Amino acid sequence: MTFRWYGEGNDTITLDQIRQIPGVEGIVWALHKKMPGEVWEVNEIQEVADQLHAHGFNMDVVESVNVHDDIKIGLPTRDRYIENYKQTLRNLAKFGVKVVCYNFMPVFDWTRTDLFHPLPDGSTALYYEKDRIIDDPMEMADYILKKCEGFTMPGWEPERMEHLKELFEAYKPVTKEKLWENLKYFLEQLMPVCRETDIKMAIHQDDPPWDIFGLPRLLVDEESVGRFLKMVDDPYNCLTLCSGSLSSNPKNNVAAIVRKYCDRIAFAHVRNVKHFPNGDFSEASHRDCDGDTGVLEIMKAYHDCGFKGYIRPDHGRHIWGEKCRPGYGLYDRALGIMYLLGIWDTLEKYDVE
Ligand code: DNO
Repeated sequence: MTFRWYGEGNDTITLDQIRQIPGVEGIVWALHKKMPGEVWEVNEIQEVADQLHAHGFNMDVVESVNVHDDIKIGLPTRDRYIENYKQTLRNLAKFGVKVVCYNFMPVFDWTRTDLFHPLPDGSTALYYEKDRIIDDPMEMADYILKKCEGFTMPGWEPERMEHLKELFEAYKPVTKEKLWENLKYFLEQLMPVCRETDIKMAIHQDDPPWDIFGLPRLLVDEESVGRFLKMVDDPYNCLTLCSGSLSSNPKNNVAAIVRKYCDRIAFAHVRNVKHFPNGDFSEASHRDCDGDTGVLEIMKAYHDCGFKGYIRPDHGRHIWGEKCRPGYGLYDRALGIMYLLGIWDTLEKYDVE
């Protein structure tokens, strides 16, 4: 069990607090000040390693080493950034890192229209209103950046968002097929270094799992995940299986996807999503019946498959008046952990058909 933490001075939560959540062995971390494409230097990694180790946590999972846009677009400059990525992997390996979570979404990382949407119980949660993601990506970026003033938001770096128009221009020739090719090129370059360093590259699915603002998105369902794994058929080419991202599309059966590809899942994100008939969705507590993701079925699938990888609760609601990063508060994620471990411990102890 792991917990995502954004680093000293960049998170409202402390390592001392995380240590008191039962069962957490590792911190999912990153150097959040780094721009995509930069090498993560050994001394910078060392600083985080010292903090984590002083609290008894492992640092096996990094989320994320972000991929430079030139690699996704397929520009000639990509090779330089791929070389930097390889160097980062080599530096991470010195600290025993085992899994790198990353995504290959053009321009934006996860996208929501409301970061603090009121729920009937008085808490707030991330929310996606389909009709608001139609024309103006600038409006969306402005909104997200305003809400997140004072701390870094991976995938929403203000330095990149300032050049949003140029970025959209640069992605114009990148069709979905071209994006697949660029992803393949990137991974084929990295696989030998992954073997050498024993680090698994674990791609995160696109969130939400459909094209937005005319930008193609690749990892959206069972079929595309299968295509991805076959395209670079290597045990180091793996998945961060994100239940919430996939289940934002009600057609996806996440538990079935877990069963199908379990041997290639290095890292599991478990989150619950509630759908509305018009295509909007809201994030919910991890409890199975509070959403439509099928958390019980998913945990059963991992258990049946003998899953040995890393897992973390994903976004939580903002409860008990907590002021925190959107989706990444302490309290609801801690509740999520207790729920997930409760399911797991029960499955371990009793034969559940
Ligand atoms: C959302 C996260 C994603 C994820 C990246 C991985 O909260 O799960 O932002 O970290 O897509 O690169």
